[in-house]
Formats: sequence, structure tokens, C-alpha cells
Amino acid sequence: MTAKRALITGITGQDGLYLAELLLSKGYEVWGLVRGQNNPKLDLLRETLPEVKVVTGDLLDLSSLMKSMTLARPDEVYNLGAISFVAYSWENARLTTDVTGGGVLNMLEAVRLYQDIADHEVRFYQASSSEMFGRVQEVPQSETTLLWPRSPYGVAKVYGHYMTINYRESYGMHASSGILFNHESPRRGVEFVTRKISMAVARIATGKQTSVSLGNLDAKRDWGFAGDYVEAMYLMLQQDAADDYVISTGETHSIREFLDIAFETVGISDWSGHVHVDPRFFRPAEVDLLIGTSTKAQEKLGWTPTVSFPELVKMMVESDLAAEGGTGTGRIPTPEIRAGA
Ligand code: NDP
Ligand code: GDR
Repeated sequence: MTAKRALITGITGQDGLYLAELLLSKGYEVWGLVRGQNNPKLDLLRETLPEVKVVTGDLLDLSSLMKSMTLARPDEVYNLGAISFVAYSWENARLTTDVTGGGVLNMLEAVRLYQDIADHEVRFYQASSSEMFGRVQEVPQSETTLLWPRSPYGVAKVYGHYMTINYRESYGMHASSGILFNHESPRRGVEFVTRKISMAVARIATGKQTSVSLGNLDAKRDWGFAGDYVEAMYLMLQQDAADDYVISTGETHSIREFLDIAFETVGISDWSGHVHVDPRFFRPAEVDLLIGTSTKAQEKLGWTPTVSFPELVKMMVESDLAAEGGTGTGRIPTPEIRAGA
């Protein structure tokens, strides 16, 4: 039997790397769409996963997506590419709309046109987000909860989400949407709060800095481990019928709780002197209370999260501690995870 082929957009991001690793371990030929003429993250991808075949392109450029489809000839497309930093989306709302929203339409069109020309079914995964729930209408949030996004990023994701459903319903495409709640790892971008904290804690523990400035410490999130969540993406595309699934842990924790465990990991029990609240990091609007129920994914996909909240925080701090030359205790991240951090 010939190997299955997958094309991943956003392969240089946190999820792209984990997903590529997973698909390679299952014998897939993996192609990754990479943008820009000298993308610095390409070196990390080549170093970590040299087997991945790279094609240059941009979600804003439909012709580059058509070219990518023709070269990769994929059985499965995972559309993870996006401007994904919510805070940035207020600063550049138009660009976020075009990439995070319009990019989904471009990718769906490329898949649809390629399917017609090649006469070959392509399964499509869209990276939707719990940020679409925004002003929360019910707790916990499920696949049927009313969407009320509270950021330009959230609005763009709602557009991509409904466009994916529309392509499924209009053209019979195998197009699924994963409504994923926050998921983190040692590979998380440094602009996101969890990695900002884990890096700062590691640097404080090794004497390289004394404090970190954060925004709203009372914000809460349903945080899981990225390695678990890419498994759910893969499972969605293995189903006979395409559908939408919430992927979450069902627990919510505040930034303060994250700080408690992160500082505890390096033996600091009172972190108040190390954390400053800076209004610069507050957002024009916040989502209310994010807790997801992934009952449908558990029942239909057989998916469950395997990493608890305390394990996740410790994993991230210990990885950053190792990178800063300190020593960690407890769970040690795998060499692969460290390489990607
Ligand atoms: P990252 O921010 O780590 O990665 C985003 C990826 O998108 C990068 O590879 C980036 O490439 C790429 N990208 C940005 N702009 C373009 C463009 N114009 N054309 C092509 N590619 C582009 O995100 P994550 O890995 O954390 O998330 C993956 C997806 O899942 C995103 O769509 C995100 O919105 C969504 N999501 C994430 C969640 C999370 O908690 N992590 C939760 C729910 C949804 P480059 O290297 O060039 O910058
Ligand atoms: P989020 O993640 O917006 O949920 O989007 P982020 O880590 O940026 O923020 C989480 C919460 O932490 C609060 N916060 C801070 N956030 C940042 N980045 N920096 C700070 O200093 C800080 N202080 C407090 C924020 O106000 C917020 O409430 C992530 C992204 O991966 C999206 O792409 C994805 O769709 C959603 O998760 C689900």
C-alpha cells in the first residue's frame, strides 16, 4: 500500500511540528507549507523533522496554494496556518481577517479545485478555536453553543469555521472543524502567557532576571497539552463522515494558578515579588469563562487528554529550565520536545 500524503499549513508553528511528528510516525509522507523568502523557523523544522517536504506559499495567495496541492497531491490537508495571537489581532484587524479568515476560504477553494482536477478525495481539517465562544452563552461550551467572538481573531475564526461547514454542505467535501481550547507545550510561542511565564520562571530561577510583567492574572483558560490535541485532529480525518468537535480538558484554571505551580516547580512559594501587573497587557475585551466539553470527541473519536494541568505546567518550566542551564525535577520532557522548545 502506498503511504498516505498530508499537507500541513502552519507547519512551523507549535501544532504543525507536533502534527508532522505524529503523521510521520504513522508512515505518512508529510508536506509543509512555509511562507516568506527566508523564514527563520524553517531551520528548526529542517533540524527537527528533516523528512518533511517543504513547499513555499502563503494563505493569502491562492495560486501558491494550488501549486502546493499539485506538488503534494495530499490525501489530507490540515489548515493550521493563521495569525494566531489574539492580542495582536486588535492591532492588525484587517490582516488577521485576511489571513485567519480569508486564508481558510483560499485553502478550501484550492482543495475543491484540486479535487475536481485530480478526481481524488482530499480530507480537510480546519483549526477552529474556543476563542469563537467569547461572550459565553453556556458553560461548558459544546459544538452547539452559540458563537459570540470578542476579538478580531475570534471573528475571523468564526468566518473560517462556517466556511468549512459550508464547503461540507455545498460540495459534499470531507471538511471537519476542530474547536480546540488552549493547548500548550514547551514549543509554545513566547508571546503566549503560559510560555512567557515558564521562560520567565526559568530565568528567575537561574538568576538571569528578577521579575515578569503580565496583564490580567484573573483570566482563566481550559489548558491542555498540544501533543494530545494533534492526535484529535488526525482522528477527525479518519472518520467516515466529516464533522465538528470540541477538544478540551473540561477544567479551567486562572493565570494565578499557573503561576503557583510554575514557581513551585523551582522552589519559590511566594511569587508576589516576581510578578508585576502591567496594564499594557490587558485586552480591549476578554472572553468570559472558557470550559469545554469534549464528550462528543470522547464518544466518537475515542479521544481523551492524557496530560494534567500540573503536569503541563511542570513540563514547560522544566524544559525552559534545562534550556537556561538549570536542572528540573519531576517529569522530564522528551528530547524531541526539548529540541523544539
Ligand atoms: P502558531 O502561532 O504557533 O503557528 C501559526 C502558523 O501559521 C505558523 O506556522 C505561521 O508561519 C503560519 N502562518 C501565519 N501566517 C501565515 C500565512 N499568511 N500563510 C501561511 N502560513 C501562515 O499557532 P499554533 O500552532 O498554536 O496553532 C495552530 C492553529 O490552531 C492556528 O490556526 C491557531 O489559530 C489555532 N488554534 C490554536 C490553539 C492553541 O491553543 N494553540 C487553540 C485553538 C486554535 P510563520 O512561521 O511563517 O509565522
Ligand atoms: P489566548 O492565549 O488569547 O487564550 O489565545 P494567550 O496565552 O495569549 O492569553 C491567555 C490569557 O492570558 C491573559 N494574559 C496574558 N496573555 C499574554 N499573551 N501575555 C500576558 O502578559 C498576559 N497576562 C495575562 C490574556 O489576557 C488571556 O486572557 C490562544 C491562542 O493560541 C489562540 O490562537 C487560540 O485560538 C486560543 O488560545 C484558544
